[in-house]
Amino acid sequence: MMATVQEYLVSIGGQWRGARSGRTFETVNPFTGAAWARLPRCAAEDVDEAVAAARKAFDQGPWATMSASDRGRLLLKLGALAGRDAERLAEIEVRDNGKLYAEMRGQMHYAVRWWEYFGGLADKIEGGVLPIDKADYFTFTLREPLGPVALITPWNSPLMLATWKMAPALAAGNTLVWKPSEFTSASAVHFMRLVEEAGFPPGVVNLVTGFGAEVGEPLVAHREIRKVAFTGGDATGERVYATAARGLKPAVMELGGKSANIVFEDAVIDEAVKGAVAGIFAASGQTCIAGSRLLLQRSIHEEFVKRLVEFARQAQLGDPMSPATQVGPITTPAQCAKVLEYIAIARAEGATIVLGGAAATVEGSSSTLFVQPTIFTNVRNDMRIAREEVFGPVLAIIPFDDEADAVRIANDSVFGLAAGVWTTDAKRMLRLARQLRVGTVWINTYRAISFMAPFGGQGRSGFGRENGQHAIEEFLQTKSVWIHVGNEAPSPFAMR
Ligand code: TXE
Repeated sequence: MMATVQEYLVSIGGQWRGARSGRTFETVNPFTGAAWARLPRCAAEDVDEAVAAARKAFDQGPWATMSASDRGRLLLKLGALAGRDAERLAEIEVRDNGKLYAEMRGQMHYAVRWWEYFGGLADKIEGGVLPIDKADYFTFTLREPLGPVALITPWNSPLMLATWKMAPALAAGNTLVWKPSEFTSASAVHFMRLVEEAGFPPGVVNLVTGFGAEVGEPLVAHREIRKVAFTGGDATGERVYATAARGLKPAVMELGGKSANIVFEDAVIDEAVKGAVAGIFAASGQTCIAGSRLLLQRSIHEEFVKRLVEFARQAQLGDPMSPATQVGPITTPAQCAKVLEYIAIARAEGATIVLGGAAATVEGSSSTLFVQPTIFTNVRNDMRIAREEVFGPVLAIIPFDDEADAVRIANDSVFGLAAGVWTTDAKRMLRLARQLRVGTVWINTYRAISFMAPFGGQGRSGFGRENGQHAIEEFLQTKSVWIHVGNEAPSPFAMR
């Protein structure tokens, strides 16, 4: 039976339409291998219209004069609609990226809290009156939005990561043009319908779909774009940042990682085993916060590896829509090839496979995108498998001697997104919280995220922070206003 391919349009300035060129592209369901959605293949001319619509909405529309409280109410309404449609949105995400329905459903319901949090923050953006050091001046600050901003989002948690950007950007009063990943754009189209239903004025949120070079690049380069918020790989991030730099645009960059999950001999081992699995096999390892380097204290190394392998071996590969499935397919053929290539690289580097190490087949599916949960021991931190982001279910285990050794190995990385620490020693928890050069430290847990907790990286994991009150700061600028209240005009030839 031929699967039907659904046709989607983009929304620019409140108008639903295709690309001006009429070109389209398809997205594929990684579990079935079938193309199921066709989307506009936008290009620079579509970007021009989208940015013009965002500029107009920012300058002239009802958005520009709307009170902050009303703006916040619109965000709350959008959140309620996103909650209403959470199951539908999750199902679309799974069809595009193959991640577990249970996980995507959870994400979609949880994303509502971002709209509530930032909707609530919208009318709490306050400037201040300065106790200025000049007697005849009254001086205050205004906290203002930036203008049209560009959001560029990846395929692994498409709507969740878009929400992290969109909610604070809109709460602050900006308008935006959003380019989702070419692999997962259908959920963005559905989300735009909710934006419309919530009653956002035309042009406040605009969607362009298509490829990085054809639509992402001209969007970032567009002279009217005032900031770029990006999540993706570090190499693409570097290119995007270079393009933004040419226009002197600020950016917030959430990039990849090679996060260390560190287990000390005093840890509660059963919990740490589950933490190690959560760090790398959840989402088939396709998460920027994957704990892809497992650092094990030598004294527990052998026993821990045995228990970890026993546990991970039982992971159920299968249909991501099925509640019994624990590991779904890799999202794209290119990503799958990359994961298998890294497995070959690690073998050639001399690492030892203790679990998996090959592509997998799943009963009832013709998908060629499954990879066995894979664990390497005898990894040295200077091997490529320990230094580069794989973005797949591949774990590199590195032994360490003592706390100083663990910190040294963990910090010896170009990345700095997150780290996990498993210990029962309270002093050690606090020491490591300080010493690890990362944006998030999880102690006796892994992959915990909240709309309240700032999230971001150091080094090649990027800069800027999403979530929490820091996130709204990324989309605001400060203006100083000086009012002369004295009766005499000062000398025009001296600085006032
Ligand atoms: O994402 P890209 P890809 C890592 C992971 C993966 C690698 C590449 O290791 O193997 O990145 O994945 C848009 N100007 N992560 O290629 O290229 C692109 O269309 C403007 C980590 O799928 O980073 C998409 O919308 N935009 C990660 C977005 O950038 C451009 C999530 C991200 O694409 C562009 C995903 C350009 N020149 C992959 N080129 C994480 N940190 O969560 C591409 N894009």
